[in-house]
Amino acid sequence: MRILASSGLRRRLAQLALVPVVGAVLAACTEQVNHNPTGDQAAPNLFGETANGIGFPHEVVTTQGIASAGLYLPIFLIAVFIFVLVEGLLLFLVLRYRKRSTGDDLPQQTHGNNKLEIIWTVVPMITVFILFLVSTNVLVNDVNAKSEDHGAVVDVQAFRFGWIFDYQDPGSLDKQTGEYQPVGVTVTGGGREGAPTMVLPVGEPVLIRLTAADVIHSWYVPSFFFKRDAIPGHINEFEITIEKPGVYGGQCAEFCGLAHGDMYFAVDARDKADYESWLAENGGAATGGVDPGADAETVNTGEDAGTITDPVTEQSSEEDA
Ligand SMILES: [Cu+2]
Repeated sequence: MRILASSGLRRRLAQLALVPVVGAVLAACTEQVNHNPTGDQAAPNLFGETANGIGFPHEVVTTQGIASAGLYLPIFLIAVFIFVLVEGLLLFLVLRYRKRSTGDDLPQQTHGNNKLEIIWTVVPMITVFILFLVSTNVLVNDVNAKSEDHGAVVDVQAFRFGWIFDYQDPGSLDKQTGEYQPVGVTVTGGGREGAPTMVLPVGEPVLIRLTAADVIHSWYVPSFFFKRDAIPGHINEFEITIEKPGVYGGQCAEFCGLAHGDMYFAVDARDKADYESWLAENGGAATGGVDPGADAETVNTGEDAGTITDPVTEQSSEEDA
């Protein structure tokens, strides 16, 4: 009797211990976390709610991101359907065929059912294959699609722990070498206070050519629903077409050192005219007529830009870059 009581007590205690764990997980999932100091607004999610409560993505503002995010709801609904079906059948069987107090007879014992085996192998295979086709289609035809003309071309270099945005002239493409001429505007900065801002035009495809100076980083803007690695010695090209003006926070999404958590940046998407006057104000010209020999104008957006210190080596990351 005592043994029974203590084992029941132990089970009850174990269940109680789960409560704070489950609570912490739920809290982490529901909390609206917005630590980005670069001005990311608490964007509404796909249901138009500002609380990012059930883990759905923020409102997405790029053409490419909207295509990706469009996959989210159908795939989620398929997962919900499968969950309800499997759990429902499981619960039904557990309850319907549970051991009753009357009678000790075993139920009818079944060994294998080829038809059933084939069905529950083929149906998931077809489901996964359809998901593969649908998402590959978005990846190839939307996310990785290449345009002929670009509203802006920006060479992005990630370094520990900041970013360099070097603006190129979209009209200056040398088709032989694939090279552009710089317009003479470079924005750089790093650290929490000195996070740089990438000003871009809305409504036009922007070409980003991404690389890294030292270790692998990742360029990530949640509102663009997009993340891509910055790899030393390799250029990752991608396009974004921002549909809505605004300031969108971004950050490095690949652990790159102790100050990785401070490696923020922002994208300031403006109307074309606004963008061009910003470029001109900073000494650049967007469409042709740029003297490639002109000295680059460096726009520092933070006081400590250029003096970002690696807490491990106590060296300025400028030396590494
Ligand atoms: Cu990082």
